[in-house]
Amino acid sequence: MSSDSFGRAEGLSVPSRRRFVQGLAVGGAVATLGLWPRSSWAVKAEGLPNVLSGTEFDLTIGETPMNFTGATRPAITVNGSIPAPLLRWREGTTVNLRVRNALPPGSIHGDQTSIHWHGILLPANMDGVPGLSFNGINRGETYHYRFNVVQGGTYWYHSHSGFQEQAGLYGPLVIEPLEPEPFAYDRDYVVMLSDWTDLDPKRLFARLKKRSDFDNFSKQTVGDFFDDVKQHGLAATVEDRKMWGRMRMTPTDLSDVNGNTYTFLMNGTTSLGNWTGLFRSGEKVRLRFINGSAMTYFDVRIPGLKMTVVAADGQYVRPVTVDEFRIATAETFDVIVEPTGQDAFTIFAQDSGRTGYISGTLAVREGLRAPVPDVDPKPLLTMDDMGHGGMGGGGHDMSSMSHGAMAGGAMAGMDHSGHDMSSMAAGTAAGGSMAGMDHGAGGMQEHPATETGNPLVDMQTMAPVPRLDDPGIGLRDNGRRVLTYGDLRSTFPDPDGRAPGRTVELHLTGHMERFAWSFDGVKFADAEPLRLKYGERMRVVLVNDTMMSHPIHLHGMWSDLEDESGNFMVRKHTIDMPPGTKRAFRVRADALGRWAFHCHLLYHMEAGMFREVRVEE
Ligand SMILES: [Cu+2]
Repeated sequence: MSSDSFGRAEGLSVPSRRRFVQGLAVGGAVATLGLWPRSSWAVKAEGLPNVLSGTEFDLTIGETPMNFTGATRPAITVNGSIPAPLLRWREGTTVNLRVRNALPPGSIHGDQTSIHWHGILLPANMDGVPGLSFNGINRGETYHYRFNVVQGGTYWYHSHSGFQEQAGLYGPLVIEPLEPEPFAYDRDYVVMLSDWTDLDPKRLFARLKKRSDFDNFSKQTVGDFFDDVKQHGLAATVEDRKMWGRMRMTPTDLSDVNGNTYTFLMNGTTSLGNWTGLFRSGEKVRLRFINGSAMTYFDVRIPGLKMTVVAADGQYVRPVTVDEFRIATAETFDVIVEPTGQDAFTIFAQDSGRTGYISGTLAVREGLRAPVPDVDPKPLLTMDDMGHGGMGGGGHDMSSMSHGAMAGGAMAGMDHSGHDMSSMAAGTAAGGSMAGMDHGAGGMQEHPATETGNPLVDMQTMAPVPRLDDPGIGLRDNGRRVLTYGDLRSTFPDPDGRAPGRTVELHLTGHMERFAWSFDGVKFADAEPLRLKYGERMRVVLVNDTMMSHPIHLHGMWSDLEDESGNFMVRKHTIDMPPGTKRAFRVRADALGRWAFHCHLLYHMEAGMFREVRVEE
């Protein structure tokens, strides 16, 4: 990040780059399909070309030329397609999945591969994480996955090797439950969202390491500066700009990689390709949304239709009807819609940074389209978004960030280069927020000692809160009813029932400029495993000390999210952690072995926001 957040006239090349990445091609395999085994039993139309069902599966991982942007690039595929085939399993069966590595010698995607079954309960050696579950699948080898299917719902699967997930190795997974579902529908479609880049993902990662703000060129301009001066005065504006500079960010940084690099896909096609799900007026249509992207949060809506959310991360929730929802990377939401009165509706998914979108259509016949909305205005991050607001007995709302006082106060806790508390308190700027903390209610968030003076940690949150009822940055007060985590309630009580026997707190940490990401300031390579006792019920508290959102995923066991008072709320496999939040979930350590626990943003995981969880007798 630049230490100077204004006066930079970047972005002159944006329009051409933008057009390029939004997708010039419909997308899909350049080579022919059709060599692969198809479904063994009849299924309803899912709107995907490759559907495999039953208990026996042969999956071949290879390289396939793909064209989404006008350029042909070597993607990594399963049975020749992106996404990988939709797998349909049945709860109560045993599945056999023979996964063969047919990557050509010299592939840019490496020599080894793997498949991880995301959100699926299974033995540790079937989980597909090289180095923890098994040794990976080498070129020419086949790994036989075999396990009992003990759950139903919407999930997905993806590679856990290097950057293969970014390059195309992800696919939807639908498990028919044993018990009848608590809702009815006439049609059933998977809507898998993802992000594609023509870049070799290894090079994209190298670019992030070298210049983490590459995709964030919409920095505030000199013009914005003078507007701010007019509105807030010179001193306040300069202070505000200095503050952002010291945090090595600009108020518009919401994602590390975005639509300036990515072409977004729906079921493996670009907006030009217009993935279409057919309906007849009055029918109930189930849409299984899966965020299979590497780095993208999507905000999803279908203008003209209400969506009733009936499942989250594969597990039933009490139905809640909304206009829009944010889906973090790796999450799934099942919704039911009842299209009527129009021949076509647009399924619209814009990225949370407002740099692009992917759209598809629900229509009464192929070839129809409805209007596609504009991408919403780019939201600005505020101090409040980072858990620095609301401390001094209120009054530190969004607007307060434009004032020098708040800016100075909040900075103290973040900057390790000499702006410590004492120097802060001396300044007139200290104002409300410091006073509120020192003498105030509840005290300040404590931080692990490993964060102190750590060059991998560039900030800490001072007053994090669960924020379960917050729709999220860019979705507040937009005139639409937006789903929040607070809306999600499992249809069942806490399946374990025991109070947690102990609590482990972990902080999500990072350094923006270095593109360093970790837990508690310790990268995976240097970290000890987190040890759980077999059978115990424990609580994990997460504190986000960064200015990015992180979708945190524990393998092999459920993450049972708690509400503000510590009550069981909803069962998930991926817990979204917006900036400045502190959220808690319960884990039942009922799966022996070594499991991955990590941020599901691919490049954050690779940079070190990853821990081994070891469940031992
Ligand atoms: Cu992350």
